[in-house]
Amino acid sequence: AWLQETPLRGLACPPPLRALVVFGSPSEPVLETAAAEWTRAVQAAFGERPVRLQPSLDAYPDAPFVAMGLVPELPLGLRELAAKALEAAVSDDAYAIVSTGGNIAVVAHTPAGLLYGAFHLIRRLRLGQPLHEPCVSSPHNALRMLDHWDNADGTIERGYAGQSLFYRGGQIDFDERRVADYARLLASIGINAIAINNVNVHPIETRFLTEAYLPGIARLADIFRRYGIRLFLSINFASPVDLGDLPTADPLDARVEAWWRAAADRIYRHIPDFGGFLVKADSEFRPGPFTYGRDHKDGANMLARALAPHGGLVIWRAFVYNCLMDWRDRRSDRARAAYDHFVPLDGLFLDNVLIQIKHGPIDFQVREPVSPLFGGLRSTNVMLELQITQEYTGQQRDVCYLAPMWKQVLDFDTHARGEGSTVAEIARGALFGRPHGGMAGVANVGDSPNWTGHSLAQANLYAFGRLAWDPSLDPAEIAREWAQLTYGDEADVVRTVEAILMASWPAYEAYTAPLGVGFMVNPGHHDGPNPEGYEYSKWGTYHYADWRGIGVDRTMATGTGFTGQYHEPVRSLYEHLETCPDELLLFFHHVPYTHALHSGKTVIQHIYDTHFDGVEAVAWMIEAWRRLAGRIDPVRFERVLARLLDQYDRAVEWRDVINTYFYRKCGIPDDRGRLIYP
Ligand code: GCW
Repeated sequence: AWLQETPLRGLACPPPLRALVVFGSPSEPVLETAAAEWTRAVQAAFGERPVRLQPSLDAYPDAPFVAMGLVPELPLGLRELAAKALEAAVSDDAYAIVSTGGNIAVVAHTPAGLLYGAFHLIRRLRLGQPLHEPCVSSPHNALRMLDHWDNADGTIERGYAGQSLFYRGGQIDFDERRVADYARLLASIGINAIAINNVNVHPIETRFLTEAYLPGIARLADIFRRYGIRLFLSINFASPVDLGDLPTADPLDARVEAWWRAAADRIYRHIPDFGGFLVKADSEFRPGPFTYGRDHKDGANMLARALAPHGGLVIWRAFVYNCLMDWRDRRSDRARAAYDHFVPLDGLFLDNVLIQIKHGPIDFQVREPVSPLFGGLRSTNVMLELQITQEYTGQQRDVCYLAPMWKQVLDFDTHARGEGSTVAEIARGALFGRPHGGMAGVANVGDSPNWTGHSLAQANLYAFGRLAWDPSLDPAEIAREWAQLTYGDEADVVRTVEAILMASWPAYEAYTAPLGVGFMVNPGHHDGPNPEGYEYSKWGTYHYADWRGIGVDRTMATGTGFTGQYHEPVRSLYEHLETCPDELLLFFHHVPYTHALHSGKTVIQHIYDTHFDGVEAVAWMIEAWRRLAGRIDPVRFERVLARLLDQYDRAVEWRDVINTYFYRKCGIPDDRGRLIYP
């Protein structure tokens, strides 16, 4: 992936890189990891292993060196320099690079900070950037988390890259080296938390809380711990019942509370730095407090009390909606659900509870507005949930680089406390002064040799970590950085890979469901075009296309009132046809096919044009990639080419199904006379 270990040809090892001195307790595993990663990277780059010098508090070594050290352990002069550099950095995970004489020092307050600093230096080395340049970096989000939807049987829900890295046949069963490499990849992009099992918790994973499974889980935690990553488990709210211990899982029943306390105590005996529970409750048939007439606050707080003595967190998902809706009822609206459930509970959750909110109000579509729960909840810890795995964005057969979408989400101004109330500031907890916050991404990896099935899908994992650390980064720059780290620094290769990545989300949006209307996919697996796949189902994802028009009226004036969940001026922006952005038009409004967009085109002509353009964009990507033949190793070159060719066929299928569907609905021909099947 992006931690390539090819030699850096034509470069001599710069003198300071020949020696390493570490200031800190040698028994600190994360600090040793930092030193080991740096040593490994230098050796890979130059074939020379840095000499490890003994630290001394009063004398610098004679030869130039790279130092890594915890601030209090540093020799006096360097200590002052380090403390000053880190002055403004609030996070424990922050690091600074300072240079003294010809030496380079990575300094931090914690071993984890040093690890991130070491990876920063490695990145500079591979990117050919100046190693000495002073810098300080502090993560924007305290929690930078991956949610694995892995099942104990080895399958991965919505996984497109093989089987689980952690489980086989109902057992915790993993390749230690592979998992350690995975931990390296994650630490290198700043990830510090991982939930290792699916939020849909089945009977076997329910037993993860028992002595039968905890030793194996602890072995996984041991690996991740060395890389500064805390382990979380998804839990089944009905565990006390399903494990046969109690007749009830009522969160207000004292026996249930005691049961969870005992479970937490047991987990912490095995995993002293256990992160906590991730919970999907009362959602898509998962059990939860509703069964007992209780609400989310009752359920989450009960678990939070069990974890609090150990410093654990409850991450409670806001993905709650009625999945038994009636398509006939145009007043009910799935988009409203999360807000309607959680805003009345604002301020009632304990301090170690976070509500994890999907970025959009429906479900990870290629285009959705931002969930109004961001800015709706003011006295509750929240966390942003993104989907790295490409369930609705091409399933890692199509290239779809998601960082530009995520960036729009992070930058979105909710106006919850006036201008500048961005999702990035809310998710980190800063806007409302919350004690906890962060970002979670649903993982896109499996045991496939290249981790993500599609090699280019690695860029999404990379970008997720980089944006969770620093949402101000530019997605194009992240793409460039990833391309160079992954494929080497030939300018043309880097430029082309960047261009393909940056063209990919717009292309995917262009040839799939138009103008924010969403879905139109095959039921179940959610891949490929099926315009009415969900139209008459219970899942609440309708587009209401008829012969005159299409879209969901979510206005306050005549529709479901969803727009009312936003703060002004966002509310009015979406409420009115004149101001609603084109790309979200059909999410908020039902309009005739002849409605003129801000772009000047009619809705129907926009649909035709974008679907032809989307296919053209894929054709361009194939040509661009082909020009890289011989300049990328043949294995990765051919694999990506095969995926792009497959993507072309898939894009054609989408184009023809969608265009024909709308042509048949409205009978309006393409004004450019292209072939649309009658
Ligand atoms: O997008 C839907 C997926 C489900 C998933 C659910 C969720 C884990 O289709 O597979 O279940 O969201 O986020 O809980």
